[in-house]
Amino acid sequence: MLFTPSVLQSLAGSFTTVKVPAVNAPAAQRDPAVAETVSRMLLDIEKRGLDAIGDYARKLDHWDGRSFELDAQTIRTSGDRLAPDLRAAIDLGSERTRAFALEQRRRLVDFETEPIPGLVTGVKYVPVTRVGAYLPAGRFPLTASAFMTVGVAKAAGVDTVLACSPPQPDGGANDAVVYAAYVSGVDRIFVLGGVQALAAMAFGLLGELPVDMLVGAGNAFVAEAKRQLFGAAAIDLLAGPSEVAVLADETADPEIVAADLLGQAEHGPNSPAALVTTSPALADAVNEAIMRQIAGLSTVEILSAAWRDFGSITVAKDRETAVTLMDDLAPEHLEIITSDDDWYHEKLRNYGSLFIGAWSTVAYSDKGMAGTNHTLPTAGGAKHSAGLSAARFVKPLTYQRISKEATPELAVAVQVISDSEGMSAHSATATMRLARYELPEAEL
Ligand code: HSO
Ligand code: ZN
Repeated sequence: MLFTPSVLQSLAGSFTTVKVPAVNAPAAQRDPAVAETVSRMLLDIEKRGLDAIGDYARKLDHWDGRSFELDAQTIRTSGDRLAPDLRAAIDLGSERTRAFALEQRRRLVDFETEPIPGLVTGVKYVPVTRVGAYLPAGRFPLTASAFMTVGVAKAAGVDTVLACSPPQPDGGANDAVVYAAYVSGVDRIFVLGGVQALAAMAFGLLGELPVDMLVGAGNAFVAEAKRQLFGAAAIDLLAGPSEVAVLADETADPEIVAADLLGQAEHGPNSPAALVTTSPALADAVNEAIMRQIAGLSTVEILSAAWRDFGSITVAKDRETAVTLMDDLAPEHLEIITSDDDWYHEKLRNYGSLFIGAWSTVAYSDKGMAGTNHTLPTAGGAKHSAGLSAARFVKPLTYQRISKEATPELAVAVQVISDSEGMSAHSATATMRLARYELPEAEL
């Protein structure tokens, strides 16, 4: 999350920076060395198939040779191996996420319109057939990711959802992740990590046809593999380090603001956290609260590095400036904690997901309890894209039903344009119909 220099220039004098990031985040997560490695792996896997998958799994994930696929019994009993309260929380999150996705799907309504008599055009929403979900289980297992990918795909009507999750030190998958995928309706789960997992799903190496869409977050290699596989399959988005921003005024509680900034900075030493405020006093208080709170958290090392290198605090002279700055950041998660949240809600236009008011914290959505999706655009992607949702798994397919009645208008105009382009075969399709216009309906 970086302000655009031209935006900063145009706002010069309207804001002051209390804390700048020590390190400049790359504008986009694109490391040529990663791209080169991934490209080599994908070519190799395309050529050598499962043999190559096995080689990479052995080398990168210490694969011990057991089947990549988790057997049905292990999947079905995964919940029994969890603490009862964890199991109940997973049930709750998966149900809430499914309910929201179903509601969204229900509102994507097929329609028909008739612009002129005899020309009927329409949209029919059709789910993609096969989806491959990557369920990360690296530094943190991100249990709720299965709700957001597998569960939402299923709610949207996807036939087959495969999931891959990297092996744990014992060679198996993370039970909480497996249970979350199970209750989300997954069809098959494979213990397979990184580039090789995405390639196996995209190239159809897991006993299923190639998937139509790859979804789910992962490290830089996973994101790069998705970028390179895009085209063969659709992708949800290219997730970079998780981000949070808070837009607060003098009414916000600095302890809450600090806690919520740290609540996402925890993802990794390169996770950006930004405060934009109209209150210089709040800026100072949050800065102080962050330093104090970091020391008491178990993830102190990640947090210190993330806040030092990617934390920022900016004081805007008025709320209009605060909105302009925030829209320029286009953060993945945005909290507004002000005396007039509705005004900000109306004005803001770039964010992955918005958390309105002091009671709305990002972690509620992260863990599936809000029901909204946590797979969201990062690195400014919110300027052009929204996060994953039921809508991304269905295609708004168009159709047209044209009758004789509409033919003269359509055919003549198509002839004129086609002839002007020199496309005589196109023109002929219209000419031929015009020539038969006088014939009885049944003759075409
Ligand atoms: N903040 C992450 C999702 C997550 N965080 C899950 C914790 N658990 C991406 O939005
Ligand atoms: Zn998070």
